[in-house]
Amino acid sequence: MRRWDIFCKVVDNFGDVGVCWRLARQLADEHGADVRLWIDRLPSFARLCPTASPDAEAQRIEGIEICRWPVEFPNVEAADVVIEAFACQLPENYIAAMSRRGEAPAWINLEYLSAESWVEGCHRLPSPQMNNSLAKYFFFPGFTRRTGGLLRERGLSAARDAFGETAEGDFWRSLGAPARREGELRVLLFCYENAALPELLRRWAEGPETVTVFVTPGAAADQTADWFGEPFSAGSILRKSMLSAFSLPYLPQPIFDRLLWACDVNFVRGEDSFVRAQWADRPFVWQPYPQSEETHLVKLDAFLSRYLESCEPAEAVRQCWNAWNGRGGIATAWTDFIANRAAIERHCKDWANLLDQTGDLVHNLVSFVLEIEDL
Ligand code: TRH
Repeated sequence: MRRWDIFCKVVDNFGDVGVCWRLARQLADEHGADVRLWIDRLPSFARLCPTASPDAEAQRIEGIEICRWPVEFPNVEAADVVIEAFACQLPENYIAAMSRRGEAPAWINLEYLSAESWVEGCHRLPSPQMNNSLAKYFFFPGFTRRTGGLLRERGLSAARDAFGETAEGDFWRSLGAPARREGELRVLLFCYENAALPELLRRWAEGPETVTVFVTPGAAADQTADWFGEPFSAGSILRKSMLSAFSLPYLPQPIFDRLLWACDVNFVRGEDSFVRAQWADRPFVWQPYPQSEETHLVKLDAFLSRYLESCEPAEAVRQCWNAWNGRGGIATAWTDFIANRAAIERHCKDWANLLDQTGDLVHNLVSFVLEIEDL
């Protein structure tokens, strides 16, 4: 059985650890890998995996060994495959342990997701090392066959399809949320601080649809509370005319995934929720992780041009996504988006089918490791 070490530094938020945790589980579940996951900030991990202890040095969860990545890194044996997630810089003594192995480990820098075209040219390239003779390779997730694809576990579509109306009713009850009303639109709101949100909340309150927005903790809940001018603790509901806002607690990752299936429209952000929204087959709106010099808008445009290539209501989607990211008025853009909901939903299914043809990231990664081991 191959041993894998995955190194994860939590830069901020939950995306880095969210991706690494999915990767670890899929490697173990579908490829029989023996995985050790090193995380520098365990409390962030414990938010999305509540069975985890936020301060244990080592713990075993779902077949994965989770280790705290301390500042003084212990002297351990290097694994057969080493994943440096998002260029997080491995500890010096661990690199030394890699060099000491008889057979060099496959060393891979798993990069951030982007739809930009340069990604295809850099995927699988070696990255020459200055201080050692080890080879390190770039592995880029992405949306085309010439990239590493996206994380998608084997049973995902079947689980999503089996999540029908009954399961949905039980799901809302389990969250303590009210049952769906006839004709109501349920929207998930997971975003960074967003200047367009007050206008969108006003638009929802003024109708004509009955909207319940499920608001995630952090920036989305804080801004929603400010807009209502009322406290908004987890489990509470605020109402204004046609709009109800339900405040969510931080949910375990598998429950968060179901939330994407249960809502009619998903506002997502960053990397991991953005990918999961694409597997949910529901209309979604993305806020990329804000970066200096507006690099995130380059990422937004790159994705939109791929995603909307064969989308019939392309303009309605583009305008809504642009407005959500500071380019235009969200109220009108939302009206157009929601008027085209059925067509957008059809497009989302086609898009997910198209993405499926790139093969899932873990499968592609395992094949790549076999290739470099043969070099
Ligand atoms: O938390 P994020 O903003 O993470 C970001 C991005 O990954 C960004 O690219 C990166 O540079 C930055 O972190 C450091 O958004 P993202 O990527 O969607 O990750 C959120 C994770 O949290 C995802 O795995 C889903 C999970 N989650 C839960 O498990 N429960 C919850 O209740 C919520 C709201 C999220």
